[in-house]
Amino acid sequence: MKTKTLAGLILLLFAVSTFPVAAFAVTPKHKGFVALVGPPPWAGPGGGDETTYPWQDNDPETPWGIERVFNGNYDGDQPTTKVQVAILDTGIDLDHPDLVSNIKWTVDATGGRSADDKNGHGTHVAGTIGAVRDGNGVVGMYANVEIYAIKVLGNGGRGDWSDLVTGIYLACQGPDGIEGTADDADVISMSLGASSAPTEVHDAIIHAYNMGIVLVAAAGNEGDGDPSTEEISYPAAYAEVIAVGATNKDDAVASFSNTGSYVEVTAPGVGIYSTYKGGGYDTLSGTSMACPHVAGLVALIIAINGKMPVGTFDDTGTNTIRGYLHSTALDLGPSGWDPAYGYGLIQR
Ligand SMILES: [Ca+2]
Ligand SMILES: [Ca+2]
Ligand SMILES: [Ca+2]
Ligand SMILES: [Ca+2]
Repeated sequence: MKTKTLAGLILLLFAVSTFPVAAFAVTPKHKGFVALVGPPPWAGPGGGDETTYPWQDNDPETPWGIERVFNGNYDGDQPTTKVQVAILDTGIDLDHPDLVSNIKWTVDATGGRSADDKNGHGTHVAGTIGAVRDGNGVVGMYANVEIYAIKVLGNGGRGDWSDLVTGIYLACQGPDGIEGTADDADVISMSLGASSAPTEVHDAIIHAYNMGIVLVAAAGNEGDGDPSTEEISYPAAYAEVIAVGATNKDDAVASFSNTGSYVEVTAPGVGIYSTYKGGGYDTLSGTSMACPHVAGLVALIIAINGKMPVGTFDDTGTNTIRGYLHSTALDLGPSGWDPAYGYGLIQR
């Protein structure tokens, strides 16, 4: 029997207030809720949106968010270098035909026996990072990535902080169980969060950061549409973590996207089509959907350029991962860094 030592819970971050929302009460102490959304008004890789955008590549396998990041230049930019991305989520549909060949390790940090995804959220995140190029379904940001499916959230999309801590340390070790070897995760993707977290979570984050692992997290979906007010979510708000806000097809920050001093970059997160549980596909919105665009881009940058220092929030040179993201981002909104877009919309 596993002992839960850390109080609290973590939530997955997909939701938009304009779509049907089902709220579930949890322990009053934590005031958390999980929001479930129906498909947005447009679905499918192109979104069913008839507007022509200059970044479209008209490839039915490429979801709009990936077209936006690559500006129509997806193919020819997919190396085969091994880069490992740990997806800390509800698990992944382990036999999904668009993912199975890229899933290299699965582990259930919640104390269960399988990282197979019964929720769909983790499978959706995985598709945006690394669905395969096979002419069917969707492609991910880096179609040759090696995915670690680390289940830290329960099937209802809620989790215990102690399981996230376990998941982070597992990612640091990789499948061989030893830190400092080639199979350690290069990137940790976390589409989850809550407004406060125990110090053990930050300790684990700092440990992974000091190993040179790039940590990426969803900025949170509590945004009020006002860039001048700050909404906090952890682990995104930790200094070691890249916090990702969500944009739509018109490059506008989604109203639900958290804003604040910790927002580092934005990525597509409204009406995102990707893999889903049961071998399926679905369209979801949230900073949960923006986060994996960044995690996948970081994997691609590492695949092309080799390992670089993670860097800091303030970096603007291309000699660190974070500086690379900042300096190549499309600056939107107020000139320079701002609390809604961060350094801007990520670009390949
Ligand atoms: Ca595919
Ligand atoms: Ca290892
Ligand atoms: Ca705000
Ligand atoms: Ca700006």
